[in-house]
Amino acid sequence: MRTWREYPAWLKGFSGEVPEERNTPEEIAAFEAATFHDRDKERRKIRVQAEGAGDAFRIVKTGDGYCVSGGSPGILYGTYALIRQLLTGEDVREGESRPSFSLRMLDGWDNMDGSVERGYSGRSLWFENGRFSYDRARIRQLGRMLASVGINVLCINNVNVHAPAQRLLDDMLGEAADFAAILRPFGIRLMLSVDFSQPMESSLSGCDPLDPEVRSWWERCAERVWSAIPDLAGFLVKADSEHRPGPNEYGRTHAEGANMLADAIAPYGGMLLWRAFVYNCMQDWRDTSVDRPCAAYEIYHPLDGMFRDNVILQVKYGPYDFQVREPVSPLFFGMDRTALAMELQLAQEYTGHQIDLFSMPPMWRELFDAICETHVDAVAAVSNLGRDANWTGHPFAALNLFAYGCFAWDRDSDPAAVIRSWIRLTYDFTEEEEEQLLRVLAKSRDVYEKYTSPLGLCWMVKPGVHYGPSPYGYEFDLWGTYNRADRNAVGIDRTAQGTGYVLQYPEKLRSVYEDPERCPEKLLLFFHRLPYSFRMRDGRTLIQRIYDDHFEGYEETLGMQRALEALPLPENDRDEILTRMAAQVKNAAEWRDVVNTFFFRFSGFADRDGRDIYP
Ligand code: GCV
Repeated sequence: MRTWREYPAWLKGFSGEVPEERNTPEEIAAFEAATFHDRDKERRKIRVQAEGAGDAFRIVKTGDGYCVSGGSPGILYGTYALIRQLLTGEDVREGESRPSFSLRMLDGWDNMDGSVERGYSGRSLWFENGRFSYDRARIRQLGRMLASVGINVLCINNVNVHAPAQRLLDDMLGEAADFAAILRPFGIRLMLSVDFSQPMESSLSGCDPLDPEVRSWWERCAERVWSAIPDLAGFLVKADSEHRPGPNEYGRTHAEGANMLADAIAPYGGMLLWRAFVYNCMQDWRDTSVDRPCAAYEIYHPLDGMFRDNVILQVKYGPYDFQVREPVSPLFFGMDRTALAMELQLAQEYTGHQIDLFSMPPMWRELFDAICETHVDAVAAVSNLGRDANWTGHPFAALNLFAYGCFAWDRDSDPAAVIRSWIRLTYDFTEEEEEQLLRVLAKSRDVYEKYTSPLGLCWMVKPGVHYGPSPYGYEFDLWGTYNRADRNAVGIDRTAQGTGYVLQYPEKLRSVYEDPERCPEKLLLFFHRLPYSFRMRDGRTLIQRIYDDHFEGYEETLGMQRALEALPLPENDRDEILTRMAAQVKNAAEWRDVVNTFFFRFSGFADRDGRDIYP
């Protein structure tokens, strides 16, 4: 059985482990710099110079190498950035660098029983049997991995706070503090998910945020928590969402709920990350007047400007839930006076479970481009890590974690450049092999999109598990996730004449989305209800485009399989990768046939090319 030490993620060029006695960002930076020098054929020297505090760093060329200066932990980020550039042979970017976002958080959906909600790479790295349980050396290596791409906050417990995670604020605080101490030298601070109704676990009968007793309960809690972990980054809260408790139960707004918690933690510099993933999860599918994507904007836009300064509203990138393709959430344009975090999901819940390939950088490029004229203040991403020896289940899924760090540091990152760096830091390939893998990874999202849910329709996955096709699986359910396909048309009209969702966008986007002739074709069925005979811009009918995409998606999956088989993948990755690739091929065939048959049965339109569709 191989161990995590044999899977260096993207750290192959770095020495085995950082010795225990290196216990500050400065000491770790100096260690990495010295070991780089020892191993470097050109014997390039890296001088590290610590200056105060902060994330920024500066790289300057010297006679025999480079000098990195920066605050703590900036010095560490600078050293890693430089070593990455040297190892990949990129041009060294001299001068100052500072991050696009000061909060760059990884969210673990880890439960204390050791399971991980939507986890596809084994059990929790730090919880088991209702308590902390971890390999200290591995957690240090985790710290190094995260620091090497500038991630600076780790939320260790699931936003769905299941017992006994409430004890993290109480009798397990000491263990949480020990865990925080392992990651601190790597510049990583902890965040804790808290349960809004936690005061009721002790003596209180309710948790009305305006009740003075509730406020003082949280104040006492904050005092206790921050005296154990003085650099705790803050609390993350999922409230009034998917049956979690929240202020609405007491007739209070989300601003009132969030501000009460924010006030309690403000004296310690704590941040309150309040999730905006709120919608009616008990919808009657017959009721077409309710449209789930409208929910978050309707709730939060009227509250803009009412949140305390230490509240950050954490908004999933799209209005639904981490689908393969969604428009960017309109909240990013409607909360001028509220700090916002964009929430991404590295765990491939709807995007192939870390079995199917789905490299995220091209998607993130689109998202950040879409909001380039508005503000986002922080980023968070649901972790894809677990106890599997290779950390991420599929070895290539490590790319998404690496790339997340790169985009969190520099929101203008170029997807291809990021993918190329990761390949070079992970494998020893020739230029041609590298290009081959780059091509596979760069197009993997498009391929996955083609054989799964068409043109922004969303939610054709098997309910609950979210892997594999089930076009009508969510159709008569409570979750607000409908495609409303019938024999004439498919999709939901979200224009002003329909649910009005499109009105939540600023004019510039609204005018594009509301017009089926101008709407990006890949989002067509997100915004419009269209007949199968609708003419796409290239003259094909909508139904033909759906068929073509599904056939092409499958063929392209086979192409990716051939490309990977031809690569000299290292022995410890090869089986894992090719076994998963074979499962992906099966999955793509299943999706193709189920989705094509579904639409054929409804529409009665034959495939122009007479390919196999099952009547
Ligand atoms: C943590 C979706 C997922 C849930 C997740 C939820 C959330 O509904 O399926 O597993 O719960 O999103 O983001 O809170």
